[in-house]
Amino acid sequence: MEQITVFTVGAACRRPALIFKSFMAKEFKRYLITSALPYANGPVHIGHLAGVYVPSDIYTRYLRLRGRDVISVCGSDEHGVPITIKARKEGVSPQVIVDRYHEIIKESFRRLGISFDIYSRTSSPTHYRTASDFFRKLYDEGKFIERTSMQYYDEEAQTFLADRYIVGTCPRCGNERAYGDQCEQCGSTLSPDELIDPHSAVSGSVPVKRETKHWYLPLDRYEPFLREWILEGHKEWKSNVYGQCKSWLDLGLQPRAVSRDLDWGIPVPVEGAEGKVLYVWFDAPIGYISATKDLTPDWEKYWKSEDTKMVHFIGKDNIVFHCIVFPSMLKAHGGYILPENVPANEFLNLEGDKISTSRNWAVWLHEYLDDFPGKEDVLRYVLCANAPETKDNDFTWKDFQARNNNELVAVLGNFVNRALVLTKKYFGGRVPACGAMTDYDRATVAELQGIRSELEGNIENFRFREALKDAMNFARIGNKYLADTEPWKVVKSDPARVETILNIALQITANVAVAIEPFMPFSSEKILRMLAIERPTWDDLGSMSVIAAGHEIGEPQLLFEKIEDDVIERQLAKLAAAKAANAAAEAASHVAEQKEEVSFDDFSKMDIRISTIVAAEKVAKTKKLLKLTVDTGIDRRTIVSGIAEYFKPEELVGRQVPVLVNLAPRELKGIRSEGMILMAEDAVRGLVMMRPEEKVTDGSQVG
Ligand code: B3M
Ligand code: ZN
Repeated sequence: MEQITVFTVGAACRRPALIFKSFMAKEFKRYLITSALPYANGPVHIGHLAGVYVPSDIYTRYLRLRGRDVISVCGSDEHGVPITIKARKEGVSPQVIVDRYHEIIKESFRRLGISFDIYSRTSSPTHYRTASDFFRKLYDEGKFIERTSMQYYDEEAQTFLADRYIVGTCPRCGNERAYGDQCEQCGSTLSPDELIDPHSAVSGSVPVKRETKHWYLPLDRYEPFLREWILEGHKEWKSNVYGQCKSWLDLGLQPRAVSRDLDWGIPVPVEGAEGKVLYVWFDAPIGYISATKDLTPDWEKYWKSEDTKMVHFIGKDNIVFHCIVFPSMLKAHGGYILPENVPANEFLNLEGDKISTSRNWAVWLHEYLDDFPGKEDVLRYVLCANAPETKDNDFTWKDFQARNNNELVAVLGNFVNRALVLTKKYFGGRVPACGAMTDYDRATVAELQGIRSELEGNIENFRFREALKDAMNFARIGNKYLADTEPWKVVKSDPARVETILNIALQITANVAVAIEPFMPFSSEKILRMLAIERPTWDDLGSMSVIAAGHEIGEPQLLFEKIEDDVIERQLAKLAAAKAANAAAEAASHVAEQKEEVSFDDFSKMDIRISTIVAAEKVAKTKKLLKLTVDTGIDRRTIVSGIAEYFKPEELVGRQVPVLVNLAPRELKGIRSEGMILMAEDAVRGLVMMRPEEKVTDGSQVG
């Protein structure tokens, strides 16, 4: 627990009691860990895992290992516009979508060993009741403001356009696909009114404004409380979280609508609110409370006692909701505790590009689990070792392979394997006794014992990357110990010494199983099975008497396998295919609209002839122009064409192309151009040459 002794007793006595109190780390009796509820509109990918679920699971497992009273709650966020948009796209009801993804997400978390005590859903009856009652209490107590305003309305689809139902250009970064609530390119939080050229995501039409009534939580009233609570009281929060809160507070808070004109969600539980539902960000965090209720009848002790430490694990785009909006809701309601910490991570990119569900630029958890059976811990390891704790980070398949092969196989797996195999070989699998320790043995043990408190401090302060290094150091030190003591050589001259060496190596192996459990639970379990021992406690870390001499160990197996290049290449090919599909979709979305109708007469005025390019050269002092000589079958003539960025002169000579030969001549850079080469203009690839499939006589007419 966070026992930072800041003052000695003597020093404390000389200071005013108040100051002393503020420096004292509070001791908590229990922990409530929440992880952001994933939207049930798609599967979970590595970005979600690295940002939220792997860290929250490490923290929870650690607390459990330490014997703390801890519960970890999560569930699917089944409301909100992303879900209804997906449903519309597929032509099914939102219920079909959330049922599908709730199962996929829940099952994939389970398979990865994410050990929630409950994985609930915001469509549960408990949640409907809890969220409605919450709203109703605030409503009855006059904690909301009622406001009528003009909001975007899609006349074609006959619906108000909340949040993601409206798209347009981001006023901050120019992204043409920004949503009414957020721009995913620059991360800005937006309101529909800020969008440039707004249009409906439902029908594509330009919306009109219509009057509508909503309930607002006046966040401005909670500003003094938030300032005191966060800016004064939680300076220890991660700097990205604290910084975002500070800038929100410094900008000044505005009332925020907590209802929406939608037909999917929890109905606003007051009269005169037909067709209105709770805003998804109002109901979703209450989902943490409902999930706890569904988990245990004792839920109030987790939510209403100051002895509980509540920690919200979230991604950085959720900071404002968890640090400002939800705490204001809890404060307005009264009776609930507030989070002690909100350790939000930055984003994980994939192969240098932003992860994107819509562009299928992601590694999907359920696919990973199918492609890499038995390698759950490898993903957990890589995502933690590379976690975007302080800045955005990149996941690459090469790094995944390297970390598996050079760290998990070569260090962790190798050490455990050697300790077990040598014990089998020299002692028939019986743990030898520990004789007299050398200075080197003692130094090794001391080193291990020193890591333990560092590991604890790092986990408790949400520095999981560092903590993982500490845990791996148990194996690293063990590996070095065997390499330095060389039992395979000593065995001939001094078998008694080998007993001690392997006893120590096996004790370290048991230590490794404990230290890595929060990070790699499957491998920890496997080590314990091979050692044939019960799980030691966290307090056994650093101890050299975890396994008794004479105990018989089980069969050694490899903990990790090398990952070969072809496996990685297959994953890269999958990504390349996604990229190609995106490019094709992108091109299709840029297809120009059909031009105005022309008469047959108009068309037949065009004289298009297949011609051969007989010479080509760059036009001096220009970037784009080429001077071409073409044989049109009628004559040889010069055409100046703006294609120099796409073609080299030498690759053009000899090619047959369609040429509009009766285009009025014009002068370009002092050269008379008589005609136009016809080409395809691809939105993504640029200009592409067209040629007859077979060689034809120059001068053949096209029409
Ligand atoms: N459903 C997660 C997201 O923004 C959002 C979290 C809710 S936590 C209460 O993807
Ligand atoms: Zn933007």
